[in-house]
Amino acid sequence: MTAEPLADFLNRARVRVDEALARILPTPPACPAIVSDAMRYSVFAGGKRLRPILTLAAADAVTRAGHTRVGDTRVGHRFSGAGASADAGADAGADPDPLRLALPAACAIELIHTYSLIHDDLPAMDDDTLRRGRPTLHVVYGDGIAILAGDGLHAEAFTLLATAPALDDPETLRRKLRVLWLIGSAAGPAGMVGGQAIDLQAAGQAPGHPLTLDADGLRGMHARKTGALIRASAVSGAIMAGAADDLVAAMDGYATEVGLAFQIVDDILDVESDPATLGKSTGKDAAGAKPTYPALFGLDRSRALAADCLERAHATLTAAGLTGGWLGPIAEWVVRRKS
Ligand code: GRG
Repeated sequence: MTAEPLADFLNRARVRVDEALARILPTPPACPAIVSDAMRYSVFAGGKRLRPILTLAAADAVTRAGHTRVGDTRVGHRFSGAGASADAGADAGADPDPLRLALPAACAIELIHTYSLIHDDLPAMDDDTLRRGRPTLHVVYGDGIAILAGDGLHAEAFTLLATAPALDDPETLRRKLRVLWLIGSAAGPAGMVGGQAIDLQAAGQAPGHPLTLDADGLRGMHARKTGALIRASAVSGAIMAGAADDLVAAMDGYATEVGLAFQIVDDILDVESDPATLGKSTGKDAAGAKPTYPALFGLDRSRALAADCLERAHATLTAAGLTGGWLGPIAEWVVRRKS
């Protein structure tokens, strides 16, 4: 177990990700000011940064466990700016900071997550007016610019994955390609897009009869809609840090449990919390008669199911020898969070 409290790691990771995101996002004259402003409005609206935190924590955990394969020496591109180098040390030899290799993937996933929230809030989808404690992007900029800002973030994510870290040794290129494939699959029709489509069908917002989801159907929808990107977050951190295949598989198992717990808690908070605490509308699931864990199982059983996920997440970390970092405390945070 690390001596650093979780809150300190979360703050450190958030600062690092935010500094990198600020460098990455294009500004005029590279892109029109309105697109730049709209993308930044949503990216810097105060999200928890759970996904990039998972990426960095996963990279840290496999490095601590000493199961990495090949050492890497330097990182370039836009990640060589002040924020990245300041806490990376000046040593040009063996990289003292394994998180640097995972930082581009962490940022790319946050860009994709933010794009998905912007599109989800549109009138054609969930039609919401509050997100991250602010009016949603389309309320401020209109539907057209909101769609384009989401598209822009999505494209920037893959540009970033292709170009950073700017190392051309075969091992780094192999990891980058694997992570590109992983994140593309998680965000696409087999993952998040597919899950959102099932959600629309279940809500009666797609052609044909509304889908009725039983417990397996609900779990399957969430595994795609939110679970896939959460899994990709942790797994890409492990891959970029050079984890051996057995450790990558363990990371996937851990993150699958965290992803399901995240969604169960999200459903519970939609019932129990309020917009001021959550920064988004509440009570929408019940109002829309959406299939949720509390609707299917009740609140008490839903809490027990989330606790089961947490137990399995810890067991996976223990079996893989990954208990030395922040992954365990992060799983606890996901289950006990209030926002
Ligand atoms: C539009 C292709 C497309 C997909 C949208 C993820 C998603 C699919 C929609 C989000 C709708 C939603 C509120 C789902 C519940 C779980 C969730 C993703 C909550 C928001 O994630 P947090 O809590 O948000 O990590 P912050 O703002 O903290 O980043």
